[in-house]
Amino acid sequence: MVRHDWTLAEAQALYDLPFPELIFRAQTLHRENFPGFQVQRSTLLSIKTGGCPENCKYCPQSAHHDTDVERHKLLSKEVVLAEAKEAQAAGSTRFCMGAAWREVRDGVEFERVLELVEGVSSMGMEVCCTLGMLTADQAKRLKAAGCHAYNHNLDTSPEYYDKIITTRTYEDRLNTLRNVRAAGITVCCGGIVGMGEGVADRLGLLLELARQDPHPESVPINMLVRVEGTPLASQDAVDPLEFVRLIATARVMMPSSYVRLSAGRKQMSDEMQALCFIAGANSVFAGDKLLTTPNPEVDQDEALLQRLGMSFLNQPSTTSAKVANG
Ligand code: SAM
Ligand code: DTB
Ligand code: SF4
Repeated sequence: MVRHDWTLAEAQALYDLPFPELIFRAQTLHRENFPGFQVQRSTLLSIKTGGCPENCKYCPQSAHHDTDVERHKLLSKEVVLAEAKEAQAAGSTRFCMGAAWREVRDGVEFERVLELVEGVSSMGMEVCCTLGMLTADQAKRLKAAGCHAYNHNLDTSPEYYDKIITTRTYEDRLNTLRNVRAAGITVCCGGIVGMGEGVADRLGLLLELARQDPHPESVPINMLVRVEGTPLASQDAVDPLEFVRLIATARVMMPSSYVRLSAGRKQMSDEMQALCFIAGANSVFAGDKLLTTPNPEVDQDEALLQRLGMSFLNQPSTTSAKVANG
């Protein structure tokens, strides 16, 4: 049963279960909702990089931090469509375009983004965008251009939010999420682990996500990529088992959402990723780059899934066919 009224005490009780029990519950719900041992993947492209006016402490693209991210203006249609074609040829069916903007502004640049969305969508790929805050009208125009999903993260609990970002509020983020939902675009919303927050903040984020009705179709759980020059560069590493517990708790609280193992995979062992898949993660970003930081190569991901007898969605591997046929 899909619920929207989880309490912190309930989430904490789940999270604190003996590890095998928590994984068992998550895996049981996972199989009911997503049979087939498959992992969905999408390719990310940063269409406008760096120089962002927001002060998100984790982000290498914020103009408030001195990082060595190479800034670039909005990419041309030719470049973006060529990247999308390459991703499609490599097996990706979903293409996500990200821009280092605080919000979308009406004008020439937004018109160009709408053209990009139309272009990629007419290639037969599912288009996802993450462009910062949106008005209701902008969300409707993105939908009309063929945008399937919009990524807009709440990042952490409402209580911890202003320790990380002060140039916008939690309510601003919720407002954009409402505009996206009202326009009929599917919601991709999650957060980051490893910014100095406590377990209650991580669970507080899950409560906020689960409170939404319907639940976000996609829930990215990022492990902080500690980038030199950002205020969070020297945070402690996340305990892998705590991370797996959070994935499992997300799976139980939002049983029919795609739980996306997002940033930080390059820093995870194969065994940690395997545990995340067992705990209910069923989606990843594919390709050797996220927006500005490295991500595992496609070949590496394919080799890992092969070893696990799993496959990418839309690309059944021989191993998983064998398993499925007994
Ligand atoms: N500017 C838009 C926005 O903030 O919504 C879109 C791009 S922004 C880079 C997308 C998401 O990437 C952020 O919400 C954050 O959750 C995640 N992110 C950014 N930097 C990260 C980092 N160093 N480690 C992990 N996740 C990160
Ligand atoms: C999300 O939650 N993670 C992706 C995607 N949404 C846009 C971005 C991760 C960015 C990690 C840091 C970087 O590469 O710049
Ligand atoms: Fe800008 Fe998005 Fe980075 Fe925040 S997370 S600084 S809004 S690009």
